[in-house]
Amino acid sequence: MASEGQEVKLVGAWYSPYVHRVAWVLKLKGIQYEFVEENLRDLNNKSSLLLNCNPVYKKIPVLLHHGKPIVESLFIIQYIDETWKDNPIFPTDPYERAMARFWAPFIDEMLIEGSRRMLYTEGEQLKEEIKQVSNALQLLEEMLKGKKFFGGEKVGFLDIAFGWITIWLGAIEEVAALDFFNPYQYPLLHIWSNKFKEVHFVKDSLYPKDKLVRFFNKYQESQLKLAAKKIESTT
Ligand SMILES: N[C@@H](CCC(=O)N[C@@H](CS)C(=O)NCC(=O)O)C(=O)O
Repeated sequence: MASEGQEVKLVGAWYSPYVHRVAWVLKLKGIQYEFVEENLRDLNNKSSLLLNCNPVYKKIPVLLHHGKPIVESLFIIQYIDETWKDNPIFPTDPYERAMARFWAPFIDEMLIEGSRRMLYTEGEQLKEEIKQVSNALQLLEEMLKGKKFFGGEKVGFLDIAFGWITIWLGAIEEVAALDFFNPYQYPLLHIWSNKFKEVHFVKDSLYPKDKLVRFFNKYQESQLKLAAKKIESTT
């Protein structure tokens, strides 16, 4: 194995799309690692490991390599790619590489964060989130024209970054009772999603959608309670 004796640990949680993208790259490169589950049920009670490793954002994932922490999933996967050179995920062309680095965080904010907010917003704000998420999906649909994967003929950085769409987005759609990711509007994205699910290092890592639906139901409940408390305290 590429990582024998390299001490790699991934601090994360099973439901986090950000954690999965790191795990996918570790698996793609054949790096052995230990998974350390962080319990985020009580956000005021995070482990000292997480607080020490990521004192700025206090979020998962964290990658520990020889005890040195690296945070933020997109930076972590770039670090892995630069450290273990087998199966590179970045395009060789510098312009393509710059574009990949540009799109990944932009789409994270519009799509992951936007769809998450759909679970607990309503009225005008919900309409705004739906618009933003639809714009992001349209952008991705355009990017896929004439391509098998975002990375071209093989899976690359952007496929890994957007890979969470495969299951997470459908689960959010179900819990939010909205229909924003249908195959008629985004045919290429659906074809890509089915292909990505079959990729060897992704296939066995995906949880049944029902499990994520149950998770998002609880998440929605907690966010709605929090919002109600905020309103109560301001009235
Ligand atoms: N931009 C970060 C986002 C990570 C993130 O939001 N992680 C969530 C779990 S999915 C978390 O740790 N939440 C804890 C909190 O919000 O305090 C990344 O790409 O790593």
